[in-house]
Amino acid sequence: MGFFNKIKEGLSRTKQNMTNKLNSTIASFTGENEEFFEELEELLILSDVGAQASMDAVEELRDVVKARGLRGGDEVRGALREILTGMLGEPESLKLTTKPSVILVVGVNGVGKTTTIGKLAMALGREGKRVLLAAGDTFRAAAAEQLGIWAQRSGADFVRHEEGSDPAAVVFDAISAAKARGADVIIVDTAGRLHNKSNLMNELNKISRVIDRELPGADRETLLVLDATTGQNGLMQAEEFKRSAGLTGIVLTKLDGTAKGGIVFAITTRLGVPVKYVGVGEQADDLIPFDPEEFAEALLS
Ligand SMILES: Nc1nc2c(ncn2[C@@H]2O[C@H](COP(=O)(O)OP(=O)(O)OP(=O)(O)O)[C@@H](O)[C@H]2O)c(=O)[nH]1
Ligand SMILES: [Mg+2]
Repeated sequence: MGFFNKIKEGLSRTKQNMTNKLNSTIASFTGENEEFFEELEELLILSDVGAQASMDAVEELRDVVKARGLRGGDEVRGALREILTGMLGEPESLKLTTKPSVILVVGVNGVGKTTTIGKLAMALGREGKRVLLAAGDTFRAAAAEQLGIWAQRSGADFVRHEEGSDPAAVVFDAISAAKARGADVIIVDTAGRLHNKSNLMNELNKISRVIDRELPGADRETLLVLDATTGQNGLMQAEEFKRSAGLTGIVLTKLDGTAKGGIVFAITTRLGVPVKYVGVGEQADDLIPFDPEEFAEALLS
């Protein structure tokens, strides 16, 4: 199933809440009219697009409607789709050219880090890459077991230590193992919750320093996993992780369970970090490379 259908299916709830209202508003367009634009802006804000991004989008739409003399709902829908696509930028894939390269997966607890890693391992494995999973979440009981199951399913190598041990040491061993076995990609799981937040950020920094030291020049993706159902909360988490861990991309999970697909726009415009994947379910193939154009189209069709 292509991105478009998968997203449409996954976003069916979002669609009902966001697109149905949006589309009926858009369909009601009969010519320039301030009430129409205000209602549209409100709907975008309610969909978590974010106040600034919604204002900007509607302002641009106003100009386009005027300049091109757009009349019916279909014309306006097309114009809005172009504007929303433009806000999301170009699709960006993972850069994993060195052998090995590293994907460090971060995010608060329960957002879907371990599941996303499992899905990524399956996808990379299908591309013929040799993957090694590193159980850097040593804090939560059963975290390593959960990752181990994904390693088995995907045929990935797996490195873990005892519960409570130092995650940076796990990563050190994972890198040695990856070099010895000729792995292409190391994916590092991390804890979502520690005793406090600064512990978490310190731990991520320590892991990061080990990677810098042991794999200088290696391609590294630092992916923040965000739960789309948390809406604007996710944005605050993202700002924090961006500051302390540096991010190369976002994976937005649980889009299948939210009415708030608009958060994609808030993340991209406010953070300037590209959404690289979206999660639309719990199964192995429910992770989809993010395509801005098709996403905007799925929302407004
Ligand atoms: N519906 C849906 N559920 C998801 C998705 N991604 C993950 N989940 C579910 O979310 C729950 C938490 O996922 P985990 O992968 O364990 O999350 P985590 O971030 O590793 O959590 P911690 O290890 O506790 O920090 C699980 O029940 C997953 O099946 C998604 O895209 N859609
Ligand atoms: Mg986990």
